[in-house]
Amino acid sequence: MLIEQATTDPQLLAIARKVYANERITPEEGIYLYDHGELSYLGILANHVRERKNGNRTYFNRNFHIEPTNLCVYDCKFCSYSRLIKQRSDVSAWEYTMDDMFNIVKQYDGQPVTEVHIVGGVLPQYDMPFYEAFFRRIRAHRPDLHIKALTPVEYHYIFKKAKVSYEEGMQRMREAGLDSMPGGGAEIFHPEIREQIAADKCNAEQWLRIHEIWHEMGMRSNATMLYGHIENSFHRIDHLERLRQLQDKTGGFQTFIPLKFRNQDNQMSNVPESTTVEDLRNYAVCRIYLDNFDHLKAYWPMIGRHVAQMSLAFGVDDIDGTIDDTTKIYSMAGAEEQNPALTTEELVNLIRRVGRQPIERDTLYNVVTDYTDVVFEEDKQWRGYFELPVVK
Ligand code: V47
Ligand code: SF4
Repeated sequence: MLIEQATTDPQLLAIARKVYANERITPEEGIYLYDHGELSYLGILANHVRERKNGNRTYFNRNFHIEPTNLCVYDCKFCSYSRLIKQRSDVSAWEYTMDDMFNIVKQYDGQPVTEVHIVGGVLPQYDMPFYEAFFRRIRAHRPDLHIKALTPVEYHYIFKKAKVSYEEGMQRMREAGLDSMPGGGAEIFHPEIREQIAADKCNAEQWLRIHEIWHEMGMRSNATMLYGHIENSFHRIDHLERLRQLQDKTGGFQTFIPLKFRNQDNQMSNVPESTTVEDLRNYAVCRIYLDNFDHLKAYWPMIGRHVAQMSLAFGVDDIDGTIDDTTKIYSMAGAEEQNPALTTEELVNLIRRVGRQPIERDTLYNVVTDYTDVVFEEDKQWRGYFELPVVK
């Protein structure tokens, strides 16, 4: 079908022509897409961008998480995971020692994981010397394991406490073994919303500045947006625009991860969650708007594996990793996946069953294994669709 036949709205058609001509859309056009773009129309455009950038390839990795603590000096209203320090004696609170955390790393000895993702609450004892020593310990034990750790929320706090500049702090983290930064802590940048949901942690400018410094050092990071609560399309586009501008400057972001607000057991439980239709529309607009980001990730523990499959038709080309039930952030917020863990075979099958090519990547998107022509025994019944050889 010609795109001209898919809408009678001249503004949507003008945006589609730009997308097909590989031209950037404006913030006003982004807002228009959010407010007027119907799901299937957005899907056509976003899939076009996805296939232009990544073809049919769909990435995942083999990773595990370490969450040092769920106690936190901050009090983000959407957070179901953290306990304030005054709740230290709560049975659901934990504070790992460095040995506890190192033992988690050692559990993966001999296993083909490529990445450890470290993020959790902010507490005074997890300071700069603590993380420098921990990264060095991981690096010495397992030099090949990519350390993707902490966000500007933690870095802003620990650098301030250590009385070092962002520049010196990030340099020291690099020297200790940090390989990349995950995308958390971004929430919604616009102060109108940020001050209501995450007033006391680093602000938008500080978040963006720490990523900029890291990129200037030649390093890579991710970015997120926590959507589907009290923000509107203007705030979402403001968020995406700030990221697009920084990416124009540095090119250091690898992937963008929209994070759906989950409302269980937090101070915003009265705010209803977004619908699946809105989740898919959001992936699509993000894919269309962020023309200078190579990848768009659906984080399956948060969205659930079935919506993650659907998202692959709405601009997404990455579904994160095996995770091995090592994160609590989303299960505590009410996500479908209460014990998130998928084997490599399950991830491969999940991707292939919606007609995409499964590729295991490392954190920097180097191909580890291309599973395009590999069908596992348990997925034999799907052979008819893809006519692929069976691997025993
Ligand atoms: O910053 C916390 C979010 C983030 C809730 O870089 C919530 O590869 C929804 O950033 N509902 C941390 N979201 C997780 C994160 C992340 C996850 C996966 C991959 C990567 C990556 C990064 O989790 C926080 C916050 O935005 N969050 N509580 C909640 N109730
Ligand atoms: Fe702390 Fe992060 Fe939760 Fe905010 S989102 S309260 S910074 S753990």
